[in-house]
This record gives sequence, structure tokens and C-alpha cells, in this order.
Amino acid sequence: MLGQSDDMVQLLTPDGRRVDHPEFTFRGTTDDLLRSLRDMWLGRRFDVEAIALQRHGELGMWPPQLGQEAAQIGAARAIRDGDHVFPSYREHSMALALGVPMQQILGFFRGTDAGIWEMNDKFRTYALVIGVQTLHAVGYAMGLQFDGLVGNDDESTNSGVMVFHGDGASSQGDVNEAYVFAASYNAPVVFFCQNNQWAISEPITLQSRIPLYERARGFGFPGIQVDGNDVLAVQAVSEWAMDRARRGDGPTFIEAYTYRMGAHTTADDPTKYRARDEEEAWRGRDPINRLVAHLRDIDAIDDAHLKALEEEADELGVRTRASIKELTDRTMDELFAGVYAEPTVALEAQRRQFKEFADSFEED
Ligand SMILES: Cc1ncc(C[n+]2csc(CCOP(=O)(O)OP(=O)(O)O)c2C)c(N)n1
Ligand SMILES: [Mg+2]
Repeated sequence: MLGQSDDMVQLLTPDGRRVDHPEFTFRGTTDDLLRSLRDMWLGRRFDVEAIALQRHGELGMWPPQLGQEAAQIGAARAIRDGDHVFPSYREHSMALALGVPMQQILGFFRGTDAGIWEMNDKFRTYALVIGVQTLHAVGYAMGLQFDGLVGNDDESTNSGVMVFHGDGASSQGDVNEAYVFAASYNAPVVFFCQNNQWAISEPITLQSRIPLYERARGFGFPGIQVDGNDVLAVQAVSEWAMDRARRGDGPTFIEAYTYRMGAHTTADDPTKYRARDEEEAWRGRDPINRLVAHLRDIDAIDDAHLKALEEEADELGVRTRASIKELTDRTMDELFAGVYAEPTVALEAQRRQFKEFADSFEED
């Protein structure tokens, strides 16, 4: 496949066979893999339910993640207490796996808050402004360093940051500034790029003349490409990169080579720009199917196990739908009031302007 390098780290083939890699080994247990399967399975169901909720008019918009579950859950396995994750806007599986209440994720896309929530102690607010979170993350990582939480002999006192961005975001000025700052300050940050081959309708071939991971070298830190649909490989590479960060060895760039089988958002129609056979080819690399194939192969799961998982997913679906009812819709005035601690002249003008616009729809 275009952009896929011979050096791409893979530990599980698309048909579920374990393969060795000279540098990376999966150190987890079968129980860890069962946990990853569960997280991927539930993450996928949550996403499907949220798309349906958007279609029912309950959410303003939703960015689907179908096919990116292994990239997110493999990365989640490498996050421990004291670490901090800065997501973009599609890390739903990871958010749930790290304990974020689903109401918070849904509320963001319903507009019941403007992203002012504290997600939890590990996982920050979603960022819709492309790439902005990379600057937040590098600044936070520099702060950890200044606070003496990096590179200590007592390994348990060290922390690191992981930040998510897309292939398209890697063309953004903010993101490139974040790479430069991270390198200059040797910041404890892992840039986790989910390369799904597209930035809405813009293919990766227009964004970069070389594989994305090779760019990292130009900034002065290692870049590595991993099969983003292989949860074992993603976990192994992410653990290595987070260890480097916490140890004080500086930033790493991970390119998780993957594909989102669904639309960019519920407002998008990829049939207008993506070839059907490309989507079909990636369906054959489905991250959940390949883990299921492997776990069946080693007799770690059977039909009953999968049936139980599906029942748990059904329950999660019920909870997802019910949780919409627990959200309190906000007025525009309330949303404007939450932007800054004190109102500003510009914000007040925008509030008035919006009110006039909204009032223009009122019947006489
Ligand atoms: C600063 C900014 N510019 C443009 C947009 C509109 N926009 C939303 S998503 C997107 C493409 C992002 O592509 P990528 O980084 O590959 O992320 P993906 O959604 O594919 O994971 C664009 C241009 C935005 N949200 N913010
Ligand atoms: Mg993309």
C-alpha cells in the first residue's frame, strides 16, 4: 500500500498470525489481549450508537472512528497514572478505556458545553481546531519537566504526555511549531499520528512526499511507523515511546498506519472522493477481526465469549442512549458566559450578533 514502509512494525498479520520483529516484542499477557478486545469492541459499539444518535437529531455532529480502535486501544495500554493524554476529536475508544464518562463525550457533540469540562486526570478536552492540542501538549510536557517529574532515578515518579493528531494536521503550522519546541526542549511527549490516509477529501499523497514518520528525523527525534490496525504492535511501540519520554530521552513520533472505514464526520459523504475498492481492501484489515482470529487460534476465546461481549455491547448501547436524557441543554447566553472568566468586548459583540441572528428566526 502507498505510504506503507518496509520498516512498519507489525506483530499480528491481517489474518491474525503472530510475527516477530527484530526490535519490538509484545510483552502483555493473553488477559491483556482479552481486555484490549473488550475495549475495542465496546468502543466500536459506542461509536455506532453515537452515529445513530446524531441521525436522530440528538447530537449536532459526530466524527466516526470505525477501524481506528486498535490504534487507540494499543496506545491506551501504554498510559499509566501520572501520564496525560491530549486528544484531537475522534479518540472515543481511548477516552472510554481511560475512564471518561460517556456523557462528557456526547455532551461535547450535543453542544451542552463548549468543551469546558475536565475530562479526567489523564484525558484532556477534545480539540476541534486542527492541531492546536499539540501545542498544549508540548507546553504541558515542558511543565512536567520543569516540575521535576521526568528522568528521575525512581522511575515511578516519572510522567509523560501523549498527543493525538491526524495525517492532515501534520501539515498545520501549529503542529510543526510543536515539533520544534518539543525537540528544542527535549520534552517528554509522544506525537501519536493516526494516518487514516485522508484529511476529509485530501489524500495523504498531497500532504507529504515521504512517509510521515520520516519527517520526524528532520525535527530531531525518532519517528516510527506502526501497523495501526495491529493492537499488539501499537501497544509495544507506544510503551517504548512513553518510556523514552518519562526517562527524559525526549519526544517520539509514532505514525499509526490505519484507515477509517466510516465518513470523516456525519456531515461528510466519502463516496464523493474515496474509491469503493480502497474501502473494501481496508475492511480486510479490520483490527477487531484480526485480534479475534488470533485469540481463536490460541483457544483464548470461543463463540460464547464473543456472545457475552456482544451482550455487554448491547448494554452499553442502552446506557449510551439513556445518557442523552441526562444531559442539560444550555442556552446560548450560558455558553458565551463560559468562554472566559470575565467577559470581553469582542465576545460581548459576538454574543449580541448571535442573538440578533437567532432572533431573526422568531415568528412575528
Ligand atoms: C484550524 C482548522 N482548520 C480547518 C479545520 C477543518 N477541518 C476539520 S477536520 C479537517 C481534516 C483533518 O484531517 P486529519 O488531520 O487527517 O484528521 P482525521 O479527521 O482524518 O483524523 C479539517 C481541515 C479545522 N477544524 N481547524
Ligand atoms: Mg486523516
